[in-house]
Amino acid sequence: ENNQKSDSRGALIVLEGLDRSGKTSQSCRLLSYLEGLGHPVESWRFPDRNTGVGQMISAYLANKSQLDDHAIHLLFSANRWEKRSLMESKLRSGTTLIVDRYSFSGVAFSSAKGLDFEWCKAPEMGLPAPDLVLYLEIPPEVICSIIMFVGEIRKAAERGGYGGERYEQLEFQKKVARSYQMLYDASWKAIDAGLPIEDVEKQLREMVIWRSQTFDLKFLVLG
Ligand code: DGP
Ligand code: NA
Ligand code: NA
Repeated sequence: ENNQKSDSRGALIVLEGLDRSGKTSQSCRLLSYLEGLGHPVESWRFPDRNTGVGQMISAYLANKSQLDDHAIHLLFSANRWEKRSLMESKLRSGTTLIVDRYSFSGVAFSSAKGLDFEWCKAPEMGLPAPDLVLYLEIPPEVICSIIMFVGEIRKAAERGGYGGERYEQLEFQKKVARSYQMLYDASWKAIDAGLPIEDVEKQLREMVIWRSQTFDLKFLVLG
């Protein structure tokens, strides 16, 4: 393909993993790395708690509101759809997006509650497809000891909230891990998130560079 420069687009890079697997700090590191290489790049996250829908999600996660499992699933999805046109215009204008959680979280978390897997996938259909999904893999037991540790720190700091948010429970995280495994496809790369933070960072950098060279990410055109 000999696309014009105006056709070049950014890559959609998604980070997925269980709660506290390190996605947020790794997405910051990846952002600085790609910025340092001179790429136009932004870091996003879902849920985006700043929108009206995002505030409903945030209240739900903090156990301040109760919602039917299907209803909250659709809100998480709506929260991605409300950002779709901005996401597409950023990608089209050449900006690479590093996104902390995406549709895979939607399907993995809701199906872990027992909702039908196919039903969970349906509202995600048609969102921009990621070029690369980086899965930070860590045993649920390890995550849970981190969650409890953070809970103790919060308690000690009198900020309340032992056990963190709604989904931060061992049995539930195990189910989420199994649901994630059913979503793996060719765009996924799993990284051992139990390694030291710098080693994880290095592997993520290598994956992103490898992927962009192999698949010419800067010169694809959105379908
Ligand atoms: P985070 O802000 O990344 O810590 O995510 C908040 C929590 O919400 C976390 O437990 C994962 C969960 N979550 C993220 N996206 C979705 C989604 O689309 N659907 C459901 N059911 N849960 C989600
Ligand atoms: Na969380
Ligand atoms: Na997170």
